[in-house]
Amino acid sequence: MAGIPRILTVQDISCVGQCSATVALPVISACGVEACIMPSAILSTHTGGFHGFTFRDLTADMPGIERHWLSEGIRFQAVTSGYLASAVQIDIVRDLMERLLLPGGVKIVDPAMADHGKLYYGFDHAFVAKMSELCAGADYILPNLTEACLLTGTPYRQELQDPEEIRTLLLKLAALGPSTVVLKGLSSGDGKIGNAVYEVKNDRIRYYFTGRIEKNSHGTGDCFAAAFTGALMRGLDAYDAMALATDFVVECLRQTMKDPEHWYGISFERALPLLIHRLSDKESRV
Ligand code: PXL
Repeated sequence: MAGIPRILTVQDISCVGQCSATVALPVISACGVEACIMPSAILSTHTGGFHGFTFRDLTADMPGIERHWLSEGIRFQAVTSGYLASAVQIDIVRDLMERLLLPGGVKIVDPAMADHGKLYYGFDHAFVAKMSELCAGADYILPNLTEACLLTGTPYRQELQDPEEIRTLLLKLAALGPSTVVLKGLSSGDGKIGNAVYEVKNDRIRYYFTGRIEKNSHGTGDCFAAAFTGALMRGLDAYDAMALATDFVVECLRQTMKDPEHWYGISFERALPLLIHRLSDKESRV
């Protein structure tokens, strides 16, 4: 049996809220991939709806954690970034991606900073500009429609769905510098929702649409990023990894809808078997 790929995810720990690291660790594990974490911050909850949350910025701890790993010879097949707590952390992540990746390792950037047309609490346009620098050096970027608009200076419209407009947006995102763009949160003309993959090397856009779920939930993007990363590390190509991550998120939303009281996060736990089954016969990318 091939070894298990080991990946690093850099993002916050929201202790309660079913997002960021508390989603990434179980989801990546369910994909059969070893998940290591460098926390960017520790919050009592996420910032999207709770009041009075605590927030400890861990910028000062990150260089020491990296130095220890370097001295131990610890390296990763992929480094992914999610919610980062400050612009300074973006420089730290850019540099650690260079030093901690194995040869041929993959850089995945989820520019987690906005949704539904709005920046998350605490972010500003200077952060967006800095995030575009991190996207420039990535192999894969995973923006949602709001983040894509912010990163490209495109006015946001929820119903932005015309294929020509989407193509323009994808080309602008690709012009930032990544090799592959995965654009999330698209709507099709016939009432479906889905995502798109644009590969710069062959100038190809591929869409995956599925039935609309009338539910938005916090942590959806984090679930997607974790499942996409895990699937990619199990040897799926970008399109197949995106399609599997999309199916997983839809199943998570279905599970979340079963409990209308569950307002703060995504009930991903009962959707994990989908990943385990769909990846069970795949070789790993090591
Ligand atoms: O899911 C993105 C996310 C991650 N971490 C924190 C957040 C959010 C979204 O609001 O607040 C702390």
